[in-house]
Amino acid sequence: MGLNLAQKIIKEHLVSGEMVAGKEISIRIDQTLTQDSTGTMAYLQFEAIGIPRVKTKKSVAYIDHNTLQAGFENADDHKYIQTVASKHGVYFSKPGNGICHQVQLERFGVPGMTLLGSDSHTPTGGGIGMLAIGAGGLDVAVAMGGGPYYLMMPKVCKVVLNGKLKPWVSAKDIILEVLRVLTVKGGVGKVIEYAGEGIKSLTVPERATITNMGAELGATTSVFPSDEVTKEFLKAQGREQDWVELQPDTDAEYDEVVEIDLDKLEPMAAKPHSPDNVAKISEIGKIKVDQVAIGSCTNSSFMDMMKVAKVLKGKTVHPDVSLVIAPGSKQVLTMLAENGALADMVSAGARILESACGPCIGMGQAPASDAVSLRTFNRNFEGRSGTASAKVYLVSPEVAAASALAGVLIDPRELGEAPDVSMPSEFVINDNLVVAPAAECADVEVVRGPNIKPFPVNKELTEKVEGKVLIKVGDNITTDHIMPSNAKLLPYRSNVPYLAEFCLTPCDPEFPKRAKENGGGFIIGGSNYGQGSSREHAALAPLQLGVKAVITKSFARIHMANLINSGIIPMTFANEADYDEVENGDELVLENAIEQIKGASELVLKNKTKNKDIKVKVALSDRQVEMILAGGLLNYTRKQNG
Ligand code: MIC
Ligand code: SF4
Repeated sequence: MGLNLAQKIIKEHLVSGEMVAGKEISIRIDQTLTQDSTGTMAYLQFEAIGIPRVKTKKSVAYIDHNTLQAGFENADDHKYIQTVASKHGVYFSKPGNGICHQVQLERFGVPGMTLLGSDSHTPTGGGIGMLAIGAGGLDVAVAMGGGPYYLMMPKVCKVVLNGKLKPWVSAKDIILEVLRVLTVKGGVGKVIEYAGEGIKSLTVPERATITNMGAELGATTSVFPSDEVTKEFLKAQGREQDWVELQPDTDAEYDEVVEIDLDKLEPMAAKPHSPDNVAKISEIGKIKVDQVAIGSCTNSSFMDMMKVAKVLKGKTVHPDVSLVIAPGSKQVLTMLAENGALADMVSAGARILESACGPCIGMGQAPASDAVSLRTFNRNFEGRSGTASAKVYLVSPEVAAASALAGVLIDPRELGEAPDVSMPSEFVINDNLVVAPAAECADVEVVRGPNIKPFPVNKELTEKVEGKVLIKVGDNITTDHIMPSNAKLLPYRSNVPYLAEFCLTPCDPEFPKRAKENGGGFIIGGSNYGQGSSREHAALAPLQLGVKAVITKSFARIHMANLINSGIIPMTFANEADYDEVENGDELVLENAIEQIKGASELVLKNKTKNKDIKVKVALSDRQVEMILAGGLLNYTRKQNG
C-alpha cells in the first residue's frame, strides 16, 4: 500500500511507535520555533532540562506577539529570550522582523522537514510541504534538547481541490469552506492533506493561509505537496537549494476524503464568535462596519498586501471606518515601501502597524463597544479582540479592503475587475534582524528581569485525588477563556502566579478566588475543551490554583497535552449524560488513584455530594501514565535522567 504525504514525512522521522492511527508515536524534530508569549516559558523549561546547546537543525526565537512594551515587563522578557537563545544555540528574530510563521515560511522552512513550534499556527509551514506542528512550550523545549516529539498517529484526511478560484475569491475562502464543512472539531486527531488539480494554481503564501487556519479545525497539522510552485517560491527567496519534491504515492490511502470545487466558491466570512460559523458575504448582507484589521499570520503575505493596496489605491477609507494594516514581515513591508504600495495604503487612510501579531492577540486596536470588526485573522472568539461586546468577522484581504472603502460588509465582486497581482520572481532578502547565536555558551550571561518568576511544578500523584467542582463550563471553551490574553495580561507570560488570578475569569470572575479558598479541585468542561492557542499557561495557571483534574466530554489536542505535561489528569465522561449530573460545588474523589490510572482506561470517580459513581475515561499512553504519576513532564524527564 502506498503512503500519503503525511505518512511519508512521519515515516522518515519516526523514532518510536507504530504508524497506526490513534497509537502513540514519536518523531524526530528538525526545526523549532518559539514566539515571545510562549517562549519565556519554553526557555525557562529548556534551562530546567539542563542541556547546554540545542540539538535541532535550526531553532529560531521570534519576538512578535507582545511588542507594545507598555512597561519594563515585556522588554525584560525580550532581553531574557535574546540572551538565553544566544547562549543555547538559537537564532533570534528581533521585534520588527515579522510574525514568526510568516518569517519561518519565507526564510527557514524546508519541504519534508519537521517543525515544532510553541504556537498553534505553526502548521503554516505545511504550505511549503513541512510537517509543522504546534505544541506547548515544554514539548518544544524537549525537542530543542534533541528529544523526540510524542503524538498520537493521526488519521489523514485528503481535501481535494478541483478547478480554479474565480476572481475576488481567495485562499481564505477555501479554508473558510473547509471549516464550514468540517467544523472546529472536525480536524481533531487528523492531518489535513491537500491534493487535486486546484492546488497548482495556489502560490505558497496562499497554501500557507490554508494550512495556517487548519489550526482552527483542531487538526494536528495540514500539509501541501512540494511541487514546482514550491520550487518557484524558494527560488524567489534565494533558497532553491532547499527544495525537494514531495508527493503522495499514487496508490496512497486516506481515512477520509473531502472534495471542494474552487470555481463554486464565493467570498465568505466567519461570523461571531467562531471560525466555523461561516456564511457567504452575499447571505450576511451589508452590515455596517466600524473597524477593519488586515494582517496576522493568516493573511499578511506580500501578495495579500498588494491586493489590498490595489483596492485602496486612489480611494479613501470610509469616514466611519478605522482601517489598520500590519504587513507580516520586514520583507513584506520593505517591498511595499519600495514599490509604492505602502504609500497607496497610507494615502487611502490606512493606519500602518508594525509587522507583528498586534490586534490579533488583543495587543491594541480593541474595537469600540458593540462594534463590528472585519479581520483577516484566524480567530474570532468572544472577547479576544479586547472588547467583550465586539462582533468580529473573519474575512479575506479582498473583502476587508473593499468593505473598508464601502463602510459596510461588501462582496468585493461589486468593485468590478479584480486586481492583478502576481508572485515576484525575487523577494527582497535581508536577514539583518536575525541574530545568530554565540559560538560558545560560556560567552553569554542570561539576563533575567524581576517579572520572570518560577513556574509551578506539580507533585507526584497521590493515592487519593479529591476536591470540589470549582467551575462547570460548556462546549468549545477556548484557551482565551481559560487563560485570557490581551494588552494587560500578555506582559505577564513569565509570571504564572500573577496570570493565575485571571484564569477562567471570562467564564466566572470568582473562579481564581474559589479555587484558592478550596485548595484546588476539579474543572468540568463540555466538548472540544481547550481549543485554540498552544499556550501552556492554560494548564500552568490551573496548576498554580491547585486544579487536579479536568473532566470533559472531549479535549482539544494541544491543551490536553499541556495538561498532561503539567501533571493535571485529563478525564472524559464515559457516559456523556453524566456531564448533566455534576454540579458546581460537588465533592469528587478518585480513590486508589495510582492503581486506577495505571490499571484501566475507564476509572470510577465518586461524586460524594450526590452519592453517585461517575465512569470516566483517561485515554493515556503508557508514557503519559508515567508522566501523570510523576507529576508532569519535567518531573518525569528528571526521573528518566536519574
Ligand atoms: C494565538 O493566536 O492565540 C497565539 C497568541 O498566537 C497563541 C500563542 C499564545 O497564546 O501565546 C497560539 O496560537 O498558540
Ligand atoms: Fe500571532 Fe495572531 Fe498568528 Fe497567533 S494567530 S501567531 S496572535 S498573528
